[in-house]
Amino acid sequence: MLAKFLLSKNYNVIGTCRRDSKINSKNLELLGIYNKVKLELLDITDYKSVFELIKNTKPNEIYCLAAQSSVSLSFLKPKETIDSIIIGSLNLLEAVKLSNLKAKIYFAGSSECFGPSLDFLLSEETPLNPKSPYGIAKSSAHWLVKNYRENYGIFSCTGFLFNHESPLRPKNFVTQKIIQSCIQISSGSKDFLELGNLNISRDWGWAPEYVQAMWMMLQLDCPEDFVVATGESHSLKKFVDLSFQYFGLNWKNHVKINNEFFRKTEILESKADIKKAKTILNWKPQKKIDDIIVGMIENRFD
Ligand code: GDR
Repeated sequence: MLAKFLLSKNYNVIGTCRRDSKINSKNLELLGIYNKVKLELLDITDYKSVFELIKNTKPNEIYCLAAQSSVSLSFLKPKETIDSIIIGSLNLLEAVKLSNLKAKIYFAGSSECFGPSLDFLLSEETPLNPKSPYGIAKSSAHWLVKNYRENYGIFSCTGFLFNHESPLRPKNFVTQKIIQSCIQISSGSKDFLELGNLNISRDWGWAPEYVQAMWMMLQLDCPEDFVVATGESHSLKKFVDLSFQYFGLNWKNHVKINNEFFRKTEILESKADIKKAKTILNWKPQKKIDDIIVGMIENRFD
């Protein structure tokens, strides 16, 4: 989504891809931009290859999204999560520092850094309180981003993005799992969908709008961190209900609860205050939960 957005602004886009990864190029093909993005192989945890890529390509803007991105997988693979997120962002910051490049760096932070909302809204001022190896890694990397900004004057900033969905969402994330199951159930090829805790609430937004906020952050004169969300939080039960309703189905007849999908340290509620992004970036999300469900269904690639 970000590559597509940057191409629409006439950027030359260089994407990176792990040696064993097929997913990145598949998504570029689905978006019809495979031939427009120059792909380079990169192991973000290997400093030498990060430094050489930076030195050889001299980018003006760097969007650091390359890392293990599943919260649930981070409990099973904490080392891979920590390495890819913390070491990966450190390698990038060091490479920019040592190559004296005046690049602007966007770092993909997460609502997972803040932990639960409790009785307050989550904003840039909220103390970090991560509850998963993923959240811990994102929080540490954010502190590196802030430290390199303050210590070395590097333009580096964090976007604390809340859940952002699109038809490209892999099926191991709950929204795509629900949509794909609804399609299978409505066509008669499946009867049940198994989910974890339906009482959690999330702020679900539309990824194509969020990449715009990321870009806007790098157009500022001075680097600042931003919360990027819709400002509305809904229960997973509501997401399930609306998705099944789209297909004329009653979710209660098709959803089973499976303890396997519960997280031990779960964030029950995640509510954002997006005043800063609205005021400073002049960014305003348009799509809300109903539009996101329709958008994922009607724009799906199959
Ligand atoms: P999340 O997304 O962990 O919030 O991270 P995910 O869709 O995996 O989970 C959202 C919530 O749904 C609950 N849940 C289930 N989740 C999955 N995957 N499968 C299930 O069957 C299921 N049942 C209930 C989860 O417990 C959770 O509360 C996403 C990622 O994009 C991160 O990279 C990003 O940083 C955050 O959003 C903001």
